[in-house]
Parts: sequence; C-alpha cells; structure tokens
Amino acid sequence: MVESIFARDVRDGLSLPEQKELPCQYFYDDVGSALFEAITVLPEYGLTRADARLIQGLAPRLSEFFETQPAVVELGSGSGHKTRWILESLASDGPVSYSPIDVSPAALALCARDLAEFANVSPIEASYLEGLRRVVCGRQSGQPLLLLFLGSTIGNFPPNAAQDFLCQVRGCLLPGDALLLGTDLVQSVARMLLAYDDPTGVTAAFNLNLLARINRELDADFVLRQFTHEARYSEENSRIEMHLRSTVAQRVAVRAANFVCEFQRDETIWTESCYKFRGEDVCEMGARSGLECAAQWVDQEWPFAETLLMV
Ligand code: AVJ
Repeated sequence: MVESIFARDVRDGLSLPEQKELPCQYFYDDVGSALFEAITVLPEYGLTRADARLIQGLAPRLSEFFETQPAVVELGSGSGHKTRWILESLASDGPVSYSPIDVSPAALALCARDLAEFANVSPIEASYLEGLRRVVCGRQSGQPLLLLFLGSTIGNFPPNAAQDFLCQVRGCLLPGDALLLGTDLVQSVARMLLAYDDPTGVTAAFNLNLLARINRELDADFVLRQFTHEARYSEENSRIEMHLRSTVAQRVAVRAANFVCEFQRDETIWTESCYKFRGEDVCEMGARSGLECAAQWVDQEWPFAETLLMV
C-alpha cells in the first residue's frame, strides 16, 4: 500500500527528537471543521465575531479603493459567511464575480449555495497559491482583483513563512489589485488564553480530535483520555501554542504509518501556533512584500484588524 502524505507527516512530526509536533492543517476533517464552527460562537472566542463586525462595517467603503468593479477571490473561504457583506455591497455597482479557493469540497458547496444570490460564484478546489495562480491565468484585462484572506489564518504561519507567503501572493498581483488581510491582535494574556482554553472544553475537543482522526484514518491506538489539552502564550514570539500532554508514560502504534511512538509522562505534542500581531506589524509585513497599506480597521470590542494592502 502506498503511504499517504498524512501518514508521513504524522510519523515525521512524532519522530522529532526533542519536541514532538503535528501539523495544524490536519485539524480540519469533518469532525474538526464542525468543532471549529462551534469555537467561533463561543463567548470566549471573540475573533470571528470581530472579523464579521469589521467586514460588515468596511464593506460599503471598499469600492472607493478601485477604479472599476473588482473580481473577488478568497483564500480558504470556508463557508464564505463573512464574504456575503462584501459581495452584497459591491453588487450595488453591478454584477460581481467571486472565486472561493478551498481544499474542502463541502465548504465550497456551501459557499456556492449561499452566495449565488450576490455574485457569480466559481469555486476552485485547490491550495491557496495553486488556486490563486489559476485565477490569475484566467483573469480579464482591466479588471482589478480584490483578494480576501480573513479570520487570521495567516497567524498559523511562522513569521518567515507568512512573509514568504505574502511575497508569493504579491507576485500574482498587478497594480490596482488589493489584499484584505484579517489578523488577530495582541491583547491581555488572560483573554487570549481563555479564547484557546474555553471552560466548556470545545477547544480541548478540537485539539484531541487530531488524535482521534489519526486513530480513524491511520489505524492508530491513541487513548484520548490519556492526553490533555493545553494552551500557552509565548510573549517572546507573540503566539498562542496549543499542546496535547501525555498524562502517563505510553506507547502508541500508528499502523498505517508503520510506526510506534513512545511518550514519557508529561511529554507534549505541539499541535498549533496562533501568532498575534500589532497593527503596525501587518503594514510592515505588507511593505516588505511590496504591498502598501491603504487602510486599516480595528474592532472596538476585540482587538482584531482588517488591513487593505494594495499593489
Ligand atoms: C482558524 C487559525 C484562525 O488560530 O484562532 C481556534 C484556529 N485554534 N482555536 C485560530 C483555532 C484553536 C484559528 N484559526
């Protein structure tokens, strides 16, 4: 049997000699995606509501930044729920085209269903940069692009990778194009920690589901009750770090990865980093990628920024 990329990534991450790690993109199977949706409505997790409030407020002003109606492209659209406000505002100036890019066919189907009322939707099932390259190849001359990257997804990238990603995005754009980038900002450590360690345990379930998914898909035997969820904040790196802590010494077989993993008591698997920004950081990151900060909006209730970066 050929080994999947998932199996290889799990074996590589759990074989690291010091800190074991698992890549955070594997959170989002069907169960994980449903748990993430639940996180977004938790009172402790203000991020998604702040993003939505800002989008709703700025949407009517977006057309001021373009000479003619832009084509809207979204990286990691998910259900595209927040995008509705943008499409609705732009539609008052004429027909809008919208290309959501996502790796999840289920998310794209939701987008196409819910947003068809406001735009001509062309879903693209691909990774971010591959999808963007596809859009750029087929673009109409004279029409600017408005690229959306919302929800602070960029916060999952380490700083160097985020910078590199923005440079690659910039390389796909032309003068007059814009990137609307959502980023969660640094705030009180207590509030940040609570957002990633809610008392109802939804985030703990989201984190533990990664082990459950490995059990389901890679024929592993993780005993979920022998791992606990942990969220830490690193001041030095401005990031939340999520871990799963083994509460006992144990061995776990991951059969489809042909691999047995040993844990010491209290050893952790590092499962996610969520970087937090200052407003200025976002503009500087844009500037280093050849993008100019045209506007920035910050929410009053929850420190979150939408930054409009233009070529
Ligand atoms: C989807 C990456 C923005 O970092 O806040 C939520 C993921 N992880 N709770 C975030 C997440 C734990 C989320 N992002």
